[in-house]
Amino acid sequence: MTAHIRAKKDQIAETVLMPGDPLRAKWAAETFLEDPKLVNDVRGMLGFTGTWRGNRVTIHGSGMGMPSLSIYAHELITQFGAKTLIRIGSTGAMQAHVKMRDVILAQTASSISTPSAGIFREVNFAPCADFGLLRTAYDAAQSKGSDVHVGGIYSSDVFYDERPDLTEMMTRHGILAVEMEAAELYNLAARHGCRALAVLTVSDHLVTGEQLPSADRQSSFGDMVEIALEAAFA
Ligand code: GMP
Repeated sequence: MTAHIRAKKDQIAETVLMPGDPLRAKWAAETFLEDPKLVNDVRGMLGFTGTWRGNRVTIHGSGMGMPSLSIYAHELITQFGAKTLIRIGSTGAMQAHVKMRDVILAQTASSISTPSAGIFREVNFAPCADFGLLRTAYDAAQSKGSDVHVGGIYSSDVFYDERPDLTEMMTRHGILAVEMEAAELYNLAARHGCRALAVLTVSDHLVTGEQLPSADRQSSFGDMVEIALEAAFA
């Protein structure tokens, strides 16, 4: 039990999937896990533990933004022994060749700052995905027939961004998409010797202005859960 997770130590699995939205955690646990049990509901941040093909898995919300994710990921790793953490979430595409609903595997995550930035002081630490997870997720996405891209993403601190020049510069440097959590997840995983990956689907497009209808979001989300589970237990 920690300040933000009211579970007993053995109620959290070593493998944790982290969607931003707690209700997506509930939906994913009820849809994909056998015998899912609610293990946290502090502040409405839901976490469930069950099994998938005989493997224990926890699906726990992260909330939106790096400060929120950082609290949950830190406690899951340091207090509950999580070893593999996979963010599953939505993202805004920043390249014309990336289409709505495409899957993006974040090889690296750039940011202006992260909750961890202070400890690196003068160093620009490069947060990157675990290669083993990245490879197995890529194989899983391909075998599902998903259009999958691997590359750098941008973990932003703002959703309503007043800096179009930054977006333009990121796009010019080949950044595939923007979201708000992955860089800090990668920092924490690096610090604690864990494996981490962000599996994202394109829910909106910064170049074309498209937005995914909510019915489509559910099915894209389901694909990500399967890719993440297959990657974790490959
Ligand atoms: O709606 C915001 C949430 O969805 C955050 O948790 C982000 O990770 C993610 N997200 C999806 N699309 C976008 C986007 O276009 N911009 C930003 N900043 N976050 C996005």
